Order: sequence, then C-alpha cells, then structure tokens
Amino acid sequence: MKQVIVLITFLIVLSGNFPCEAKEWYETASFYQIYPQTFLDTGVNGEKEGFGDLRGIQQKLDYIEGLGFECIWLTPIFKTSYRSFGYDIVDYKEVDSRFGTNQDLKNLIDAVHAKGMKIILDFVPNHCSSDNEFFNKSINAVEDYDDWFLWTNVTNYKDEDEKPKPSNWQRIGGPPGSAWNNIEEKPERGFFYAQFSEHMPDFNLRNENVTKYLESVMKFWLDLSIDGFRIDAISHGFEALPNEEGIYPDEDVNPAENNTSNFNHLIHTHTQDQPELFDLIYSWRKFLDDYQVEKNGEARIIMTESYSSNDVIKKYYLSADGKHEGAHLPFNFQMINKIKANSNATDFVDMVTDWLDNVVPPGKVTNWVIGNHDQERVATRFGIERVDILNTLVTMLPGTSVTYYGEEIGMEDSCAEYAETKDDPATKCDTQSTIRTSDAWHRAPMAWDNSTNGGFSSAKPWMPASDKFATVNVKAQEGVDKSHLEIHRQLLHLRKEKAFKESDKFDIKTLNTNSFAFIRELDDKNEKSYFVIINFGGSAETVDIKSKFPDLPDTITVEITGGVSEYAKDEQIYIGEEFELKKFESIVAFYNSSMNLIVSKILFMFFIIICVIVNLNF
Ligand SMILES: [Ca+2]
Ligand SMILES: [Ca+2]
Repeated sequence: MKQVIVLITFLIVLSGNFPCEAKEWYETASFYQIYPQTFLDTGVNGEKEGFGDLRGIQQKLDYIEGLGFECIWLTPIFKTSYRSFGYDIVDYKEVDSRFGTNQDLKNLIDAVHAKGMKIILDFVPNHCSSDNEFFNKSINAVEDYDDWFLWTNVTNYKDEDEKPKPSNWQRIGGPPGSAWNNIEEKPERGFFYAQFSEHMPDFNLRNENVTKYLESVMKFWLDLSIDGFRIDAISHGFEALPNEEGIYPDEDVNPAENNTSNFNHLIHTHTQDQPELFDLIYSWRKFLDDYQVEKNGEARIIMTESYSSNDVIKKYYLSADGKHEGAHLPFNFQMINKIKANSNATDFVDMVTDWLDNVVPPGKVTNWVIGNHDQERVATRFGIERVDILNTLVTMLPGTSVTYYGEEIGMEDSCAEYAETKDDPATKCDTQSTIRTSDAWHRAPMAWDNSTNGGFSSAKPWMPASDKFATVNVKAQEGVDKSHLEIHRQLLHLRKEKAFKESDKFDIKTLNTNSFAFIRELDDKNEKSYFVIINFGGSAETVDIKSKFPDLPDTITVEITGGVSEYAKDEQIYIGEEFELKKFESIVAFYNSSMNLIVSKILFMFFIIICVIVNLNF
C-alpha cells in the first residue's frame, strides 16, 4: 500500500498536474458596474428622454462580453422617487418604468446568462423612499407597520439652533444636519431617523417583519434568475437602542476632526456596524446558500458596501468563531481610502499586504475596487496618464476585480453647471461646494462615440456628458493599439488564464520610490506565470528586480503594457541587470521557470527513493 501511495505521489509530481478544488464563479470574476441611467438610452417608452434603460444595457452586451467582463452589477433600477437616483426605493419588486419593465429585466438576465456571464442587482436594506407605502403606513401608525422605522418622542439633545432632538446623530449626505426628522403634519409621531436624507427613512431592522420582507425581495429577484446582490450602505443598518427612559445615546466628538460640519466630527459608535448587523448578514448568507442548494446551482452572492475598519470587515466575511459565513465579497475600498495621487510604492505594497494578511480570512476571496458611482473617476483623481496603471493593478491582483463603467476608456468626471445638478444632497448645497460634493459628476453618460452626447442619447441627458467625450470614447479607442480600451480588454482576457484563476503564489514588493512589482505564480510550472511591474511616479526610475525577486529567470517576455511603454508584445526583457522604467509605465510579462521545477522534481524523487530504501514510516 505504501508503495502505491509513493507511486501515485511520484506520478502527480512528475506530471506537474496537482489536483485543485474547483472555484465558484465569483472567486475570480471580473465585475462591470453599470449606472443604468447613464449607460444607453434606447427610448424604451417610445421616445428617448435622456435616461438610460435596461434595453440599452442589453444592446451593449456584446461590448461588455467582448471586453472580457464576467459579471454585471446594476445600481438600483427599482421604482424610485428619483431624489437619490434609485437608492430611494418606492417599490422593491418593480423595475422603474424609466428603466423598463420586470420583463425587460428578465430578458436582460436571460441574455446575460446566454453569454455565460452573471448579473447582480443592488439591494438597499438600510432605507427606502419616504414615498414608499411602508413609510406612509408607518407615519399613520397603521397596525403592524408603526415600528417599521425608528420613531421616538423623547428628546434629550438640542441642536445648534436650540431645537430639541433625540440625540446628536448626524446625517451623511448633503449639508450637515441632524439625522432626526419630523413629519410636519404628524407632530404626534415625533422624530424618525434617516441616515442619508429626510427623504430616505431608515428601516427598523430589528423588526422581524421588515427583515422577512427584505428576504422576500431577494427571493423575488432570485426567482427571476438573478445571481446575487450588492448590498448598499449596510454598515448603517442598525443603530444603538435607547435606554429605559427612551433616551438615545449621543455619539462622542472626534478630537481629530475639528470641522463640525464634517460627518467624521463624531465617532459613530452608535450608528455604524452594531453587533446585530453581523447576524443579519450571516442570515442572508445562509438564505442564499440554502437557495443555491435548493436550486442545485451555482453560488448566489452578496457583496457588502462598508467603508469600515479592517477588524470590522473581517466580521463581514466570517463570524469570530468561524461558524457563520458572511458576505462572499465584502468590498475592499483600500485603494479608494489609501491611495492618493502622491502615493508611493510603499503605500501600494502596504495597502495590498495589509488587506491580504490582516483582513481576508484564509480561504476567502478578496476584491479590488478603484472607483464607483460615489468617487471621482480615476482619470480625474489621478490623471489620465495613470489610467492604464490602475486598470492593470485592479485586474492583475489576486481575487476579483470591479470596474466602474467608463473606466475602461479613461472617462473623466463631467463638469456640469450648478443648475444642471440633479441629486438630492447636491441640490441642497451652495453652488461653491456643489462643484465637488455632488456625486452626479461621476455618473456622466457613457461616451460611446463623438456624436451628440457621446452617443448616449439624442435627447438632453439627465446629466451632461463629459466635455472630453469627443476624443475619449469607445469608438475612438476600439481596435486602436495601446488605447485604454484595448489594454483593458487584453488585461481582462489575460485574467482568464490559469495563473490568474488559480495562482498559488502571490508576492508584491517595492522596487524603487514609486515602482513596485508582483508575481502571480503557479506551482505547475508547465503553465505560464506572470510578473507585473508598475511605476506610479511621474519620473523614470531605475530598478533592480533580481535583488527583490531573486527566483525570477533573467529574461521575461512582455504580454501587455500600458500606453506609455515602448515594449512590444512578446519582446524579451532582460532583468538580470538594472533597467529603467519610464514614468507611469506598467508592464505585464510572463515567464516559465520549468527549469527550476525539473530540479525540484529530481530532488523530490531522490527524497522518495531514499525514504523507500530506508523504509521510513511516513
Ligand atoms: Ca430611456
Ligand atoms: Ca440604519
């Protein structure tokens, strides 16, 4: 028997084909985030009105698939009051008529699945629209609905205008102010809590009827074949309970933030990441896992949006005792939080290693995000010359990648006049601060070509197109060597290679002040492994790669480069000595260290033979 085990081990080692566990689709998928109202307007309701729709997305599926994306995430498309563009939901089970119908969504899901891709929806459990019938019933204290939201008549705090409030809790969106609001016509109802806007009251997630309803929403869309949910603003799900006198606890003032109008002026110990939140996430995970088993199918996933600290994000993944699974993919916002235009190589390496070593539990999957509908676009934040670098980083690091629509062509933020601002928080700001506080700028129409409004719509778009659309658009870059679009396409297709789907070894190190590099290596050296070199800095740097990565071969072969690089595909780079990286240069190269493998195989065979000879009991 012992000899048989030795022989099998011997053959596996010799073949280089190590058995590996099959991965679920989400573990390596590349996600494409679409903001539907600015993607493509097809005139779903008879004529174009400058508002994108589901049929527009379906029309562009060949484009999305051709780029190599594997999953689409749609920001909310449900019946909305349009004050927060979809995040204020009036009916969770109905597609808003501007986007189309439930049947249009079903058609889109089927078309996505026919291409072998996945599609997930946004799920907004923290709050709904103040126009939602549930809130209306709650205002009127209709039986069983009176405590669907957080109501109180107890006031223990006075705001800056000496007006009594239940506590000092602040809202996030728009101008600074209390998160507690009144209904003028119903003074007897007292105050209701709304983290984001008085038009978006927070649900009382301790009410089982509310969580049962939310679960029914998930089931509704799962039954329509949706593959999962991105869960919005979930860190705000629960708030601390009032004491026996009904008094809500004030939050402590943050001594590090003197600006009282900044949300971080308070330390949000009572309104974020409350203990009950994690049990709710674990219950959703179990619900989805049960659904998967019931349907005998692939994973239905949840991605959670939380900008919380590392220790808290760990709990989003897994309970402390390891017994309860949480979100499949808690969003990793480290690139957004920690990387600035003046970040250096150490910042990048620390950001990546800290996340992988200290946050992601063993066996769990990470993800990388550089932008979304709440952030300045990459080209606006870091400069157009860094677009390829950041797209390379997001797609080549281990785990899943998330790309916000338009980043593949290096789109910039729009720059609308104040009068053209539409979102609720921004319209309440003064014109000066609006320029940078409005999220609408990051949600400009997709630039398809240089026709009217970038080809998004012949009607006036709800947000003006970026003024760069005449040159920065899909048509201008399609098929053009070293365009952002073609580089992104190459990166996404390369991601499908074994080294990225299954890589066994990842190692990232600084090379110089602004240059860093990482490897994606397979134990099976019959396959290609990859080496990614990036200079984030605005000046050339000389790097000595072999001193940091001594096991690399002296020569590696270029696969993909960013736009500034002069290296061509399949060109050999000699890294046995120092060489110069251009400013903003990024290089993805491959190598095959099968020679090293042959040596290790011989050593292993030798070890086995010795073991058999001396008849060790192993
Ligand atoms: Ca439309
Ligand atoms: Ca809440």
